[in-house]
Amino acid sequence: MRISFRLIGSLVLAISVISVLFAIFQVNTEKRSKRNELSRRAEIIAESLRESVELLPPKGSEKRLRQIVEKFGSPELLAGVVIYNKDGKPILVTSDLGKRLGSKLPPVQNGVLQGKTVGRFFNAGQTEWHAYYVPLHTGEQISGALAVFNDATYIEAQTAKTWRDTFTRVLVQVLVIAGITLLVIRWSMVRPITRMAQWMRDLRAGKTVPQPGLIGEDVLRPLTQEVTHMATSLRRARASAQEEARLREAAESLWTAERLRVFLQGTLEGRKFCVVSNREPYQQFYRGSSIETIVPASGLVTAMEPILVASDGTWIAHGAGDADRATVDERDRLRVPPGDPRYTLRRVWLNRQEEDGYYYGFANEGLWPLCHIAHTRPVFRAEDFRYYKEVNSKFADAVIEEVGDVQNPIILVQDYHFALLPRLIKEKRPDARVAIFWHIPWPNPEAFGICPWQHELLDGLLGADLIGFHIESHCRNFLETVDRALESRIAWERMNVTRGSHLTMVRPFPISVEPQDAPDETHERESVFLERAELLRELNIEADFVGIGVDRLDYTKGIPERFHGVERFLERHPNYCGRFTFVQIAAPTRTRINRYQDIIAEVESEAERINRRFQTRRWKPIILLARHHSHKEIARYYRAADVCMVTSLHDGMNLVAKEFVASRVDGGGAVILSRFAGAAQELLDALIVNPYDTEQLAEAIRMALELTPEERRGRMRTMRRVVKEGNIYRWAADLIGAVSGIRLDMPEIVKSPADARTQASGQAR
Ligand code: ADQ
Repeated sequence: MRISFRLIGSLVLAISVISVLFAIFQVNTEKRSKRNELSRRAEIIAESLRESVELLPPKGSEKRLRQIVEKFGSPELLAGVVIYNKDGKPILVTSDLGKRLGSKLPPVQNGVLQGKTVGRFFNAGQTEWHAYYVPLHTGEQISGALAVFNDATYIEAQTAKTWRDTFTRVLVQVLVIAGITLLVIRWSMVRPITRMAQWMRDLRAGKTVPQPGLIGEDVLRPLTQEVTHMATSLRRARASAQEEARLREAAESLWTAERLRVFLQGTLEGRKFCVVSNREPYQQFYRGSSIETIVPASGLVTAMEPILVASDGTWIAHGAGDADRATVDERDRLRVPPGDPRYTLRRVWLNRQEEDGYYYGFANEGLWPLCHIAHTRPVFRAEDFRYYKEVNSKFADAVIEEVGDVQNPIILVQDYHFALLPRLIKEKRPDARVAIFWHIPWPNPEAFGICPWQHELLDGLLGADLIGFHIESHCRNFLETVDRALESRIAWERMNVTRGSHLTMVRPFPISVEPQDAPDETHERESVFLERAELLRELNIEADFVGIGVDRLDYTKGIPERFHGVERFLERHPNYCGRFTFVQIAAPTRTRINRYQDIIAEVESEAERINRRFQTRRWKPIILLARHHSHKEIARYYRAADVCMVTSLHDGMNLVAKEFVASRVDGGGAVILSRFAGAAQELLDALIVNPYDTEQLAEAIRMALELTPEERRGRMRTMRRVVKEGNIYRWAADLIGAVSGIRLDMPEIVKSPADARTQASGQAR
């Protein structure tokens, strides 16, 4: 309460002082103007009296003089008139002036008998008076003086009234402001803080309670954000401690964020760590006059951030946001995450031609279709490859600059945008441990061999100490490609390549997602039911069963094939018409490339065609939501769906399948999964399909919807265990364990990533 009193006290004091100062000013101004007005009136009366008096003959006119004087002496404020002779003696005084003055008549003022007019205020008894003197003339001679006396008490009375009004106003203002302040403090501060304190008490007691909606309170926003972060960290730390305890109890070895952190401390041993990727973890865009930061939806940030934080490392990426330049320092750097800066983001700028040639051209019109066997012909332009080389060396310069003088740095390069980078880095910094992770498939040697620059690409990649793919078959395809195309020695069982004197390990590291747990399954099942009803209402349809697909709108994802599967399913099982709806979330991507415009048009027209065939007033077989969705939005669909369809024609891993499994804390839902996605190697309890086989797809949908509850839960349980154990933290630990364990003097010493991890984590635990 003390703060309320302080606040109200200060407001009252400030208002009172300001009001009093204004009142003093107002009173003085009014008083001055009233006095001037009175003087002016006295002057007018005195002047007109003088004229009348001076016209009378000097002798024998006393009676007339008295009449004139008495006539003027009557107005309300005019108290009386006095006529003095030339010696200054009063010779004529209006009748009751003496009584009203209550004292002797004041003498005529100095100078008046010398021809001056004088006006003055004076006090007599309790009353303030004003007297105005003018000289009287007879011809040229001064024959006496005339004085007009006015009662000036009304001026003081008005001043007193102004003060009284001021005090009343101040009092009312003070009461109103004190009341409003108390209410505002109660509503905007006391209540939210009490609620937040209760929330924190509940959290401390280990209860799972939703965060109270306090974010709207402007003043408290920084505090609520900090407290929310703290609460989240507390919850995570508690969950992780419980998990650790549980694991110790069960002698399991599950990777958590905390375990990764501890592992990294031991493994990195203070070494500098850099990640290079095309996409940056934080992009900034102008939204009106402010700048908005966006975290692109990707598991990579989740996996890489703990490593960068543990090493205070640097993430080097293409600055593609329109406000990116406005937020970096003079060395193109920025500390991130915003609000909790723990590592450095170094932005590399590309001009339009570079972006077109390197990113849209060679990487996405050349390498992407080359590595995905999805029957889209790769386009190879020499001009694009030239930009690809230029941009790779631009990034190499940035890496060398960021690493500086630090010895034995670890550089992790991401993806097919940077095939030439490992060699470029190693040439300048042989002491660096360089790994590249290839997120997309590697095709067989015949398919890869059509690339006119396959030798340069392979040679660039073999500059790395470690090359990672998602699955073993991609590693084998890579080794076979090297075997066919380049002079090198390959140790097939150990999956190593030696080119010249440099050894490169090739290993599978299946990428994954964050695991999710729910403490209370019954509660979850109820909320899933409600969530689905809410979603269907928002989509304005009625359906008993919901299917979900989440993809970038890419021709490798098999979206039209999936729609054909839905169409065939409804043809074969018409009893599902009006009951099964498939929701496709599809984010347009790389839209500057013609093939991507074609796939958007194809997906839209197929959805429309199939809908026209089957839809009713309250139901549609396909709902296409062709825009980017936040992770939170996507998670709602995952939780509400009966089946998730992943029908990629070819996919390195496919995180959507794993995200769906991870999000099903209720144990429900089924997965239809293409056998051409890397995830099919791990999620063996999904319904594995060939996306080109429409009949099989239709049958898989039926099976997914008609699984017995036990079977569905049994399959989901197994898949959840796989995702939980092989989670994103384990992926990061395996990769970093392998690259940091490389001995440059005798690299063969590290046999496998798991060995490396065990060696390194031995120190960490
Ligand atoms: P992608 O080809 O992008 O990744 P995927 O693995 O499925 O494919 O990851 C897509 C990610 O984007 C998921 O996290 C998903 O939730 C999100 N996403 C998809 N559609 C979205 C939408 N409409 N709105 C918002 N987010 C959306 C490449 C390779 C994959 C490999 C990953 C990771 O092609 O084979 O699994 O890298 O290595």
